[in-house]
Formats: sequence, structure tokens, C-alpha cells
Amino acid sequence: MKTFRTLILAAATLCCLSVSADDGHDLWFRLMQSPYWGLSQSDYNALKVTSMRQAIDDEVNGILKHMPEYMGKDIATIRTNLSKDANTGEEGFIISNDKRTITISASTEKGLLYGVFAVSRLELAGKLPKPGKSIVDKPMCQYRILNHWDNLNGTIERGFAGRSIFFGKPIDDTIIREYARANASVGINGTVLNNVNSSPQILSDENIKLAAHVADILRPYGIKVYLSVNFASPKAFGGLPTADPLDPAVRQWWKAKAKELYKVIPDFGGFLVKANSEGQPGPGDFGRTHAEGANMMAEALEPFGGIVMWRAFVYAPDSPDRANQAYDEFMPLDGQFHDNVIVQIKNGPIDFQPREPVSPLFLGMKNTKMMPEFQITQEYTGESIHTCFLASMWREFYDDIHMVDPSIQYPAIAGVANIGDSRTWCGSDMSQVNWYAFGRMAWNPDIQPAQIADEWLRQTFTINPKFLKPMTKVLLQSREAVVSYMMPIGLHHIFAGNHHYGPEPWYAPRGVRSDWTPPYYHKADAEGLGFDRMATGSNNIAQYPEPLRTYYANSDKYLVYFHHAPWSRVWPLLCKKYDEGVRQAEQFATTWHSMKAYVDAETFDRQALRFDRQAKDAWWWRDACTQYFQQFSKMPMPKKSPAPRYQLADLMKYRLPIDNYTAAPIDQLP
Ligand code: BDP
Repeated sequence: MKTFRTLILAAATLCCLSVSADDGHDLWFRLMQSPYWGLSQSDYNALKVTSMRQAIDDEVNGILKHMPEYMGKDIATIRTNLSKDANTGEEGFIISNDKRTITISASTEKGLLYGVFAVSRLELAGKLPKPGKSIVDKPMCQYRILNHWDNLNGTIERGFAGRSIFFGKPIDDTIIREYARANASVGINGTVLNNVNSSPQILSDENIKLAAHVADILRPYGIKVYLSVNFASPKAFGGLPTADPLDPAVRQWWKAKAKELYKVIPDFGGFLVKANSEGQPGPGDFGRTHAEGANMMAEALEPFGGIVMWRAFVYAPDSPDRANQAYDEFMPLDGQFHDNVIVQIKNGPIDFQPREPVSPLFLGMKNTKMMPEFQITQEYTGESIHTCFLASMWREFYDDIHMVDPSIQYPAIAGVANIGDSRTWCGSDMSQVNWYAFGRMAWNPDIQPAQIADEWLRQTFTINPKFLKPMTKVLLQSREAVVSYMMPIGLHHIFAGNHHYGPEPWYAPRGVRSDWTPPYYHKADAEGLGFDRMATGSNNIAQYPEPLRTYYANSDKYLVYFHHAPWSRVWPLLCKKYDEGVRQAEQFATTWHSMKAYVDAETFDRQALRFDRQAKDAWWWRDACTQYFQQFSKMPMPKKSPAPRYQLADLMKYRLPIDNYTAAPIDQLP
């Protein structure tokens, strides 16, 4: 890759071409480039970064090497300075500018490493401290963790970027090193290697060895390895007759396993557990509570400083309101979890929808450590095809939480990764922004999406304002557009069965659990649309404290999430939003097509295909949903609404082939 790019650049210089071919692999380092640029491919592959000091020095040298191009005016040189400072804590840093000498000071090497990455970020944004000035930065959250949903056979659950970089084939050390560096550059300091739907085999000797090898490559970049474990492991894998958390032999088994793990991975992070959820085993199988299950594992990890991240994603089949369940099940356990247990809660009570209210558990539990789980992989927001800048969604999450109490902060945060072995890592260039954004927001939950968008675009593509301005606008509007053309005004979970990409509000085959079908959520009938979650219905609204309760009850954004609203109120709003979403998606494609001069040709083409596809799919969503709901509303489309492109009868016959999502199936319709 490096050689290839070097050759292309050389060729470009010789032929006076202005742009080089780019396969998207260099992520947000495309402008500043890596310190290893120019190495031959074999030297690059043979490179080993074995200590954090080396990682820091390499990055400093990298910046110095590229200084003439980007930093010449501002910086004469860069120094690092390790000295204890209460202001920076374990991971923070100070960047100061003394007569154009930039000094990065930190109490730890980790702080220095984060500081060096901050220098290139700040420089490209024109925000390095001026001479005589300094800035201090440190993370607001201690554990900033990626969750990979990678299976041991190399497939990735809800992955849209190829196969696993960890499992299913021999580990490519170069890829893992690049992955580590990318994560460190945005402050991510932990990674769970395998799927929450975990095979007990993750604890086999072979897989522990693999995890130890990965941990060795990640360590110089300050990243710890964690594993998802299957609650039934002592039985399914360890040969015990039970996995009952109160059984002494089971407790002993987990303690021995922990000891074994820490022997080969001394800084092992801990376990992530999905228990009694969607068919996974858990303490409930033995009549025990989530707290009893989590605490047993916590005891095993405690002597080594490890943590348990215990997921709260639980819901029983066919219950009257899925949104109520995690709260009902976990609230009585508040205060019962050990100190090294953190309850990991999805941002919303349903499941990573384009828009949901926050999970009420975050505001309910007062004596339990909690961590938000965001989904970086775009399972419900257009996979790696649609541009949907999720920082806007995560900002909304924090803003809603802070409406109740602005002082709320979390000790940890998880993001379900969108990373695979695709050359772009994330399945597309634009999807990379969500990996970047997760890291930046995990570090600082107060950061604004506009800042993240600007930083990322600069580091990834160009600092030319003619590109930055329109593309920042695209990113900032993208999430709201996705909500508008997929599920506006509080609609949720009206996806096609299984693949979660296209619309199928009609999907309700016999024999499928009702809460896995869209009509359970939209409840369209002759009177109106929506799920009554007010006191007249499931009373889910009562789980929210004020002022959020009043806000959610009255906001059009959540109209049919909380109310079964009459068609007279819903119909005009619904049509308006679907039309708006389509218009925006079309505008994104138009904007990208006018960016050709600013990005290299390969990147341009890759992304043009996707923006065009997004615009078409927006029409598909709009036509399917408006025509389907019209059967209930019996109201005409508003005068200003354009005629449909596709007919409902055709769309209802069509199922997107799940393994072939890069084709443009909508084109096959009449
Ligand atoms: C849903 C996914 C499913 C996951 C589950 C979870 O569709 O594949 O296993 O969440 O988070 O969003 O456990």
C-alpha cells in the first residue's frame, strides 16, 4: 500500500497530475500521512512497534517530516516532556507553544501519545496554541471501548465491511498495528474482540493465545483487550454440570479462568456479557438475578483490576411494550452490583433506531455504574452505503440526558464497531467518520458534531474550504435526513425482516414473534398511527423524569413513538418529512458530484456510487411507507408531494438480497 501510494505520487508528480489514487485505507491520516510513509512494503510489514515510547517518537518524527507541508509556519520543532501534573491525570496532556517550539507535557506516556495525535489534529484545524499559549485536554470518561461483533469463524454480525480482522484467518500484524494507531489517535483505549452473542470457545487455549497476541500489538498504543463471554461457559465448555452463579464450583471455574487469562494478558480489561437476552444463557436460567450473575464474574476479575460490562439489552417475547422491559428488570437491582461491574445500556430502549428517546434506565438507576452503548456500525441507518453522521445522534443522547441533570457523566462508553477487513476498514470512506466521531465523543461528550465533522474532513480529504463547507453541511444534515426518509415523527423498527436495511412496515409473517414485526411498533389502523406509551397505553412515559417526560410527550420528533395519534394530525406531517428526507438525500448526491476537483478519482467514484444509491433508497423508503400507511389514512398525498416513483405492489414483492447489498436492487423494479 505504502509503496503503491509512493509510486502513484511519484507518477503523479512526473505527469503533473494533481491527485493520486487512494483506496481509503489511510483513514483520517490521508493528509498528515503516517510516520512510516515511504518505507518499502516489506519493511512496513516487518515493522514492530514494541513500546509506547517508540510509538510516541515515531509519531513525533512523522509530524516533523511532514511539517514543511502543513506546519512550517507555526512550528520549529516538537518536544515531549514527561512530568507529573495533577491537571492532566492519567491520560491527559498539555500542549504549549514557546517561540514556535511545541511542547507536549503529560504525567504518563499515554498522555504524551494522545498529545502527539492532538498536535496534528489541531494543526490541520489551525488551532494549535499561539506562541506563549497552551491548552490542556484530558478525557472525561475512563473506559472508551470498541465492541466488535466478530464471530470466531470470521463473519461479523451486523458488519458491512467484510470479514473480521481478528478471527477466521491468520492475524495480519500490520493491520492490527494500523488499527491500534487509528484508535489511539482518537483516544479509544479498549476493545472487545468478539461478538456479544459469544461462543464459549472464545475461552479455548487457542483463542486466549490469539487474544494475547493481539494485546501485545495493541499495548504500545494504550489499548486493552476485553472478551465477550458466554454465561454458560462453565457448563458448555468447562465440563461442569451447571453454570449457576451461586454454585461454588462455577465460581471457582471463573476464578481459575481469570487467573489463566491474566497470566498471558497481564493488562486484560475484563468481560462483556449478554445474558438472558435474545436466547443467550444467563443467571435467569437458574433463578438468579442479573446482579448475582454479574457479581460472580466481577469477583473473579477483581483481584486483577478487571471489569464486567453487563448488558441491559433484555426483552421477553411478545410483551405488551418492549420499551418498558429493561427498566422494569434492572431498576429493582439498583445498588446491588459490585464496584467493578458497569451496566452497559443501549442509548435507546428499543434497539439502535435512527431516532429513539434515551433509555430511561440512565436516569432511573442512582446507585449503579452505567455506560452507554452506541452503535457505530450502521445496522439501522443505511449500512455502509448511506452517509449518516452519528455524532448528531449521540449529541442528542447527551443533550436529552443533560436536560434532566447537566452534571451526569459516565465512567465508560462502548461503541459497536463498523470495522472489517475491507480496504476502507468501514465499507466506505464516509462510514469512517463514525469510528472517528465515536472516539472523539468518548473522550469528550461535550464536543459538538460540527467540530468533529470539520476535523475529520480536513484530516481525511483536504483543507480547502470549497470542499469543507458543503461537505460539513452534508454530514451535519445527514442523520436527520435518514430519520426523515426512513422513520420520521417517532416511527421505529419498521424495517424489513432480518436485514434491517429497507422498509417493510407490512412485514408480519405467521409464527414470527410479534415484537420482531413492524406492526407491533407502528400500530397503524383506521384511526391513526403510533404506539400509545402514555398513561392511556403502556405508560412508558412514566419511566422518564421531568423535564424530559414533558418534552418527549409533546415533541413532534416522537409523536408516534409515544402516541397513537389521529391521521388528521399525523398524515400531513408524515408526508412532509418523507419528502424532506428524499430532497436532502438527493442534495447530498448533488453536492458530492460537485466535489470531484477536491478528492482523488478513486475515492470520488467509490463514494459517488453510494450517494446515488442513498438517494434512490430514500425514494424507496418514502414510496413504500407513504403508500402503505395511506391504506389506513385514506387521505390523499399533499398537493406539493411529488408522484411516487415506485408502486407499493411492486415494492411489496421485492426483498433485498441480504448478501448482495452493494448492488442497486431498486433499479430492477419497473
Ligand atoms: C440487535 C442486533 C443483533 C444483536 C443485538 C444485541 O440486530 O444482531 O445481537 O442487537 O445487541 O441490534 O445483542
